[in-house]
Amino acid sequence: MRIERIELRKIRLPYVSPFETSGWREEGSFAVIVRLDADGIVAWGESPVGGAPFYNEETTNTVWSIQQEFLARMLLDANLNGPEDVTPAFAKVRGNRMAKAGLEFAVWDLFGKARGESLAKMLGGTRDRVAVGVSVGIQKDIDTLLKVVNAYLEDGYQRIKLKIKPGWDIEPTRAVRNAWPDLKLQVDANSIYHLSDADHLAKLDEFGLLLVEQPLEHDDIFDHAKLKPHLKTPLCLDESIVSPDHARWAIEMNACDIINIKPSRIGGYADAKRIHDLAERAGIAVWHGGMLETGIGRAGNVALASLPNFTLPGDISANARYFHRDIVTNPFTLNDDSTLSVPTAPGCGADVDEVYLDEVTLERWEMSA
Ligand code: OSB
Ligand code: MG
Repeated sequence: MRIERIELRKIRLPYVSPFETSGWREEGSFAVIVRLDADGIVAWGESPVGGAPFYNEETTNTVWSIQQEFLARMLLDANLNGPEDVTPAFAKVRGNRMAKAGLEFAVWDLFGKARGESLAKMLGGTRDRVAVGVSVGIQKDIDTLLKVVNAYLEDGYQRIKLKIKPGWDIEPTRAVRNAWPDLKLQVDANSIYHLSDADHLAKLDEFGLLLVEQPLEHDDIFDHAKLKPHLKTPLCLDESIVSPDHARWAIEMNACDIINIKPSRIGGYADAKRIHDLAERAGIAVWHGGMLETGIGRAGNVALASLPNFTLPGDISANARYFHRDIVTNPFTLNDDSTLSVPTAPGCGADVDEVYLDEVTLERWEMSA
């Protein structure tokens, strides 16, 4: 299949409430949305990148520039027999994985629509519902945190992740654990600690957490391997696992118990599935992370999370947890068992609200074959 036209949009979609981590605070989505046209089919993708390079190296503007200057032409020139051909077509471009992922995702949507197959089916998904939870940002005090967590539990979410940082780690986690002794609970440090904090991090062991996510540097595997024997809490890597090779290194070095998979961080669905498969063979659990995606990226996340080795609840909440109004007309709603239903329509299954998308578009660019 030949792609005839690529359209990119910078959007600004405000969150229901600001999201704060150990390293940044964002008030809304700064994603780049991709539209492809081919053979009368319209397909969509999303690079759910941050406005600033505080999660990884990429930003809205680096995605925007790398896609326009390099990736768009490579994609238009590629002769695609399937979505798996996109990753090799981009191989010369180093890094810039979120830029690649938005385009690769749109090609999965395109082939799914052309073949009449859902993304979940194409990827090898085996369930029709995926277990999900909520990632709760840093709050101004513990009282507020307990109210925020309580509201999500009342919405029906059965797993909570707390963002932590020095000065906001042991006590907030203790307060939530004391309030809900049986809650599935985990924490995420977004790379704010150092190996010298090992004893401090071990204080989390008493709370019976599902996991602690990415305590050390964003590009580290080696020190995580040294940290792991100090912790009883299962150690999970997010930022550090940017490719199947990184996943293999982490597993061979015994640097983690669990891997967080985000297709955008990894450069697309093909390599995300490779990580899922190699972790499964190694007996390492994976779970699906999130980048506060719009309804487009979210549909893809739900499809990927339907693969069998996603054995822990994902950071894939219903659209309403993020946006008052999303850019799709078919948002996910939470089922009463804290799951989202996997789309069955051809492609990713997101029905894009083009009227509202136009309203939230800041800039638009296109290239034709
Ligand atoms: O580290 O998992 C993370 C959001 C943006 C960037 C990084 C992370 C997150 C989240 C939110 O934790 C997960 C979600 O999409 O709900
Ligand atoms: Mg994380």
